[in-house]
Amino acid sequence: MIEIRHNWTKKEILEIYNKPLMELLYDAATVHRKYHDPNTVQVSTLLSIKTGGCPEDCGYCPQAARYHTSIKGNDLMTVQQVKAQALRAKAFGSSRVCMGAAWRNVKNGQEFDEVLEMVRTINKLDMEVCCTLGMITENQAHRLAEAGLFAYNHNLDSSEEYYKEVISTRGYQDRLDTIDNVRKTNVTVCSGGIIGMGEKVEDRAGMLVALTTLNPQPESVPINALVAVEGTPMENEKPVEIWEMIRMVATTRIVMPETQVRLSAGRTDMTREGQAMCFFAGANSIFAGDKLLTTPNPDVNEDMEMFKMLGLNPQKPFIRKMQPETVEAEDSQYKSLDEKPKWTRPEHIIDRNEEAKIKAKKIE
Ligand code: SAM
Ligand code: DTB
Ligand code: SF4
Repeated sequence: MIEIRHNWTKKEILEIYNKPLMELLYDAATVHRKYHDPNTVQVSTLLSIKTGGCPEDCGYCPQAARYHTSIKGNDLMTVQQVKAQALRAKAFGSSRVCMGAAWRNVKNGQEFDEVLEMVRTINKLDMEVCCTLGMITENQAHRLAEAGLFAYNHNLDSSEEYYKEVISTRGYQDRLDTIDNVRKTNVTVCSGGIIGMGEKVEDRAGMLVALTTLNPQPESVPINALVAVEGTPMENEKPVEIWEMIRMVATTRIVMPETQVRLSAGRTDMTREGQAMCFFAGANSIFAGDKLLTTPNPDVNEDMEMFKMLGLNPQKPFIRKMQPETVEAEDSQYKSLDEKPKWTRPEHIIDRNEEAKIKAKKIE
């Protein structure tokens, strides 16, 4: 087995990323086979349990209230609606449900209590449960863990330097602190980022340095290609080339051998051949279902056809880690605290975010 390193330098990572493609693919596939079954791909289903109206200014996100996009916002889904969607996902071979909320951070109260009930309900269906709810405190992480949460998704999105060009309503350290809070529990960490936001290759390497430094490294790393949504500050970014996605996946695989690398947003623009190369390069997880959170994703039947053609099998749940136990609300050891978390608001000016906000005001 290859040693898991937490001291990769940006220079070393860039050298890997820029290798001749055939060598990069061979190296990545070699690492992949040592740690994973190359014919198994984990399938997750996304559920946007609370859509739109988010107070943050993330330059890529169609759910930020300040931009004018065509997405339809929704209040929090009910536990019954979530259960029905989870059962549908289970029927087509999905082993994980990832519930996303357009929140800056979790606030204690009735809505969070409902989310905890959703976690309990899905864990009882013997599916892995993931949540992505924004920033969370240590106490909130413990409450999610007790409910039976398997994974928490919180992306670093880019390098620390480029993050300042993307978001002004929170800082990189806030993201790292949330990941730290998740690590104080048994919940696994899912953290990755987006390519194609106008960042340099150095920023992609910088993000990988930050992820590899985490000890333990995240159990799951989503690599998203930007979905450039009209009305967002990034609406005019040019699409990511498949070669960039393949290089990013392969490099991630080499520097994080044990991690599940998720080929995330952007698959609707990829051919099957392109996706097959990503799987060869070490991607072993996807989001399935005809919608990501608000944007389209390939049709499930098409994905299952692709799996058949490539001889890939969906991974069963709880293969890499045991199923957590669910503690019922009345037996909980963690009280809902009256907390005042110190999440930051740097509020520096990001020109394209400001322009998109002004444009949105003119339209509305
Ligand atoms: N509000 C929470 C947060 O920001 O952590 C959770 C939901 S947020 C939509 C989850 C992740 O989706 C973001 O961190 C980002 O990496 C990804 N994402 C959002 N919009 C995207 C887009 N247009 N293209 C690609 N990835 C996107
Ligand atoms: C992640 O890294 N990608 C997913 C999931 N984690 C939450 C979200 C992708 C969202 C793409 C844009 C949208 O559909 O709104
Ligand atoms: Fe809100 Fe998350 Fe979108 Fe940022 S990425 S605007 S925090 S939903």
